[in-house]
Amino acid sequence: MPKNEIEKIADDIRTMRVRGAGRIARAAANALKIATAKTKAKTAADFKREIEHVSKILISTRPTAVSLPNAVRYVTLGLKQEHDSDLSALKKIIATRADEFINNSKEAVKRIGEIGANRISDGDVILTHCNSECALSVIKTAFKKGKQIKVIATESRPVWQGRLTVRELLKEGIPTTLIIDSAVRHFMRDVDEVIVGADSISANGAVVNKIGTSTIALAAHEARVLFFVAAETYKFHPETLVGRLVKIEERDPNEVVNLKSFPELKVLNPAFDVTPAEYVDLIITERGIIPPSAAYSVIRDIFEWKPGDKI
Ligand code: RUB
Repeated sequence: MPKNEIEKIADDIRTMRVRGAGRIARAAANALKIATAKTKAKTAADFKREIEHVSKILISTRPTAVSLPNAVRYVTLGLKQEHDSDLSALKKIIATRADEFINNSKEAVKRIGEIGANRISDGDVILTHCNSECALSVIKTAFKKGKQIKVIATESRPVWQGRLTVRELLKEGIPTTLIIDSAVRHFMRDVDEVIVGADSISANGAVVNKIGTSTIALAAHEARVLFFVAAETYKFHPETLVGRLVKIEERDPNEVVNLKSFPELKVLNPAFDVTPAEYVDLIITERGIIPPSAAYSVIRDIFEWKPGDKI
């Protein structure tokens, strides 16, 4: 068991050195490939147990982004279906499916950019929150197609992912303004559309994304500003079909304030919130643009998943 490498990847995800739902999904797929390359298992049964153990470690790192268990499930599905294969065949299945997931994921981000860019008009002002590869793919692709857009990016406290976003946008030459999270409603009148990513999308079309997203959606709704979500189909949450709620990750209070200075203080630090479907105008996926009400069909049709299956 290549403990150190797998634990390092798991730790990178937990501590957010690797962050963003798509990136953590690809990191998990890659970890399974590494575990396969380095395994010392002598039998198929031992190998299956080892992969199951590694899967559990990876899935436990961050609880909200369903891209993580969906990636693990995609990579290990072949293994569960194969009852007679020998060890080398099983190893090949994992390595192939891990590569497949990673390539499909990168392609999906590009495709989302192309599809989403069609919904951006020349001269638009776009507001984005946190740091989403998918949302930025739409923005960058629209700009590359010659649309003269401007972006307003939120800081996204307490972890400041907005700083990653503005750096990325400025590198592309896109005019960008940074605002504090609480200034969103103040500037909403200048915005043509909001574009954010997603960590999970539930069967009823509710979108789970960085804390603050639902407040932005509310302000957009009030100002009649379009609210777009850019997300690959592996961000849809199969278990919400059978009533499971998406777990919201509660992170270390010290991200918000140094608790040593406030020993009596209670601090709550949820990393994500839930935006109800009624505030979402459309979801841009690699398979096309869908209304949030189509989330149920995406989960039913796209996933090789049946109610009762565990992920
Ligand atoms: C990141 C976040 C992003 C989604 C989608 O949160 O909320 O909007 O993960 O990102 P964190 P992407 O920084 O806590 O991981 O489109 O890159 O998958």
